[in-house]
Amino acid sequence: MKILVLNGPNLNLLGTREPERYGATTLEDVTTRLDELAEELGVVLWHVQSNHEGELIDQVHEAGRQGFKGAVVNAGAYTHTSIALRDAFLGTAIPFVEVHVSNVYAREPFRHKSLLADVAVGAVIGLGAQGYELGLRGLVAKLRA
Ligand code: CA2
Repeated sequence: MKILVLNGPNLNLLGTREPERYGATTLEDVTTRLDELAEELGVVLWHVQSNHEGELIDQVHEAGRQGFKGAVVNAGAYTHTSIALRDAFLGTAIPFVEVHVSNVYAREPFRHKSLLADVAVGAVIGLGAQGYELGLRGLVAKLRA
């Protein structure tokens, strides 16, 4: 079973700046941990990070064409703005879990709205970088249920 791990704008900076908000775990660390967990779960991951909305959408389409069964998605700030990314998930019908490292509901009001939340199968919010692993576990369990 192939699962897309999609990270949006600025998440390449994870672990390098603002550790008080986003922790000290880098995106490379997240990738390594997820790959270890994927092996345990018997799934295969494809990791994508882009700072460009259209690129993220193209990669969702590609995952759809290649028969990916699900996605773990931290769309960064596009979570709050991108109807186009929402439409890409609806258009490909790829089930996904929404992940946020920080608790967006304890931050500015403009982060309280997610354009992905109501079409996600679930969400892991505010639990730091481990949220990606929790999200992957939950997604795979749902897909196998
Ligand atoms: O909490 C999350 O995971 C967010 O998706 C992170 C986004 C933010 O726009 C969302 O509202 C919530 C920002 C990603 C920026 O990541 C950085 C990491 C380290 C240093 C600077 C930025």
